[in-house]
Amino acid sequence: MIQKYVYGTPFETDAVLGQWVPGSGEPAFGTVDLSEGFRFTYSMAEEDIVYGLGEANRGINKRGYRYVSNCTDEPNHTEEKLSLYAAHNFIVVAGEKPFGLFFDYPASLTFDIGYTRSDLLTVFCQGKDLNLYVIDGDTPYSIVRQFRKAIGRSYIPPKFAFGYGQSRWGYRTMKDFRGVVQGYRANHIPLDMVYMDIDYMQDYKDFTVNGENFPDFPAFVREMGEQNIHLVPIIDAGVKVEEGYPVYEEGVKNNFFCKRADGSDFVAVVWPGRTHFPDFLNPEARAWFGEKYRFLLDQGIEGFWNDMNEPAIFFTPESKAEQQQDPMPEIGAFSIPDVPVEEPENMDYQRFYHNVGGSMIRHDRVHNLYGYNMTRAAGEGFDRLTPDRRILMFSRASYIGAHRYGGVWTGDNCSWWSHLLLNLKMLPSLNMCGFLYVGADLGGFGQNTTRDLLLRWLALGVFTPLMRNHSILGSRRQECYQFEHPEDFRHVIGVRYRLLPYLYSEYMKAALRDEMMFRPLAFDFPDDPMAAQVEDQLMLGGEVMITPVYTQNAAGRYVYLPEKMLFVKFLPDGTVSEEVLSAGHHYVAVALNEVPMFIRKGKCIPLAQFAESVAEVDSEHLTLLGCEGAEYVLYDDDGVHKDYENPAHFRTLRKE
Ligand code: MIG
Repeated sequence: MIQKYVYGTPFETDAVLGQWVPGSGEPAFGTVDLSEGFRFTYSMAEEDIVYGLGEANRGINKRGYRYVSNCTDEPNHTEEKLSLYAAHNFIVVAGEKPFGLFFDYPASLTFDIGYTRSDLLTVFCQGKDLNLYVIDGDTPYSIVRQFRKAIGRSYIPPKFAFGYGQSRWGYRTMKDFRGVVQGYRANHIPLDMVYMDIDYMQDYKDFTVNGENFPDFPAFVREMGEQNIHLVPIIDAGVKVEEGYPVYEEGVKNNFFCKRADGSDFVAVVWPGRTHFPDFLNPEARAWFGEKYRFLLDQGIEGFWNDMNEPAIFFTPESKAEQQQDPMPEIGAFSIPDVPVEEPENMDYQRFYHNVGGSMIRHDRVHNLYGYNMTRAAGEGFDRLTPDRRILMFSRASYIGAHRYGGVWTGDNCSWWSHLLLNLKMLPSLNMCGFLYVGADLGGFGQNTTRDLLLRWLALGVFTPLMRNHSILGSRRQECYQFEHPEDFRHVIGVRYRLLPYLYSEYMKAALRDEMMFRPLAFDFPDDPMAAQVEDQLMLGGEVMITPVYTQNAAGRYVYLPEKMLFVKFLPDGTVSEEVLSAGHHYVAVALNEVPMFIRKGKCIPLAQFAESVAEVDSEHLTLLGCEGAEYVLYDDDGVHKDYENPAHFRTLRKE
């Protein structure tokens, strides 16, 4: 059961769909204090676990730390960070009587989950206007499913988006892109997508293509398409201020940009130099911006990634002037503060306004909705521009609600082993919040990767819906063919294509049924106290458990099995090893060029032959891996159209 509690006059975020009759009095769990802002308090039992917060730092169990929902361009995800790119305000307290909480509040909100006092959960913000949804259910998973139903069906990408993609900040010319494709194809390492970072544009202007580097862009898109490669360009939030640039001129003319208090268009400096920010909270501006994607759709593009939409700001004329007035203190003037350092407020977010139904709302009061509504602009635009066809879309910043319009990548991680594990930990939390099409920059974005880190990370990435290798300008080259023994990469990425029918099927089931594709072990084994402890393995779909190796120089890892399972390893010679392991703890050996996973008792999964692109995967001739006599219900469709409900998409396979 879901109870809605309304405090003050909340800003309508459209995160939750449908009408809910508000409850009165105190929420069924915890207490609310409105004397200073809003403060929710719940006294946790010692064994309570707190799940959720989507794209957030630290563990699957969020207990013991603080998290601030405040979409931030944070390129350094070290352990102390309180805010990353997203604001996903949903948690489940799993204890004696589990319950879920969604704080539908568009500005900065703090979750203190046993940080200040180990037994207290407090959630607080400055404002007093918000909707609180309290969800009651028998199990954490039943609570998640109710929440997912309330926030609406998750975004479904085209099937090609389940292939593997290569990205790198710095690809500029057709030669660069052709080189990447050639590197993969020549080494027979599968590839479906190459992402175009900001350098494909003319002067970093959205919805332009550099004419010198791409004299005939549609022809180039076709040339790539003939090799089963989809180009996926980036779109940034800020629109360059430049006379004669139509996007700029239309935005100014129609008042589609965010304004300063005095009514002038707000200026922020980002990649293109001076920019204006489209007012994505204004439905007309949203419709206008969504329409702009047509420029690239018309040239054959079928997918995009939305960046810098926290929004990220390098500086503004105002902040620059302030900095100049406030020089760095002399050495010696620094003192060590005796209170914990809070992340500084971004004053620029107080300098611009959105037009919401005719009233001007200061950005910081609705900050966490900006990236969400950029993605929504795109998604709503695609629904009008290509009503029958799916378009790939994923975003950096997000809020719950954005999950209906696109996926997310988890932003600028680093080539660190710890970030491989952080990638795994975020997956179930993201799924709880509706984000199913998710993935991290495989190999790590910042810093220099290593061959072993990339291979291990890919062996997790083979399971994530968004499987993309991406790295920062100036870092060590990270394309798989740059390393010795490219056949190891061919094999590991090849496993993704062998699993593609299964992964696509499980994704679609999760989306159509409001389920989680990735779950903490405790969701499937609620009576096993040991399962609740596991932070480095996940249940995937209805059949699989994943256990990637995430330690440098490790030749394998310890795993915990809540029940007897089949240990499966995809070996470099293309064969699959199978071994039944009993419930309990085991050490399993996993070489750098192997992909490990487990299949649950009594289950089987379909397996295709190796292929170099999604289009080449033969989903008619599948073999089954797992338990004899087991059945698997496969979902499959053309991966392009939207007739998801057609029962013909389901067929039952049986392992003889
Ligand atoms: O200020 O477009 O997270 O994936 O390569 C950096 C350049 C802007 C940040 C994105 C990253 C992308 C980069 N962008």
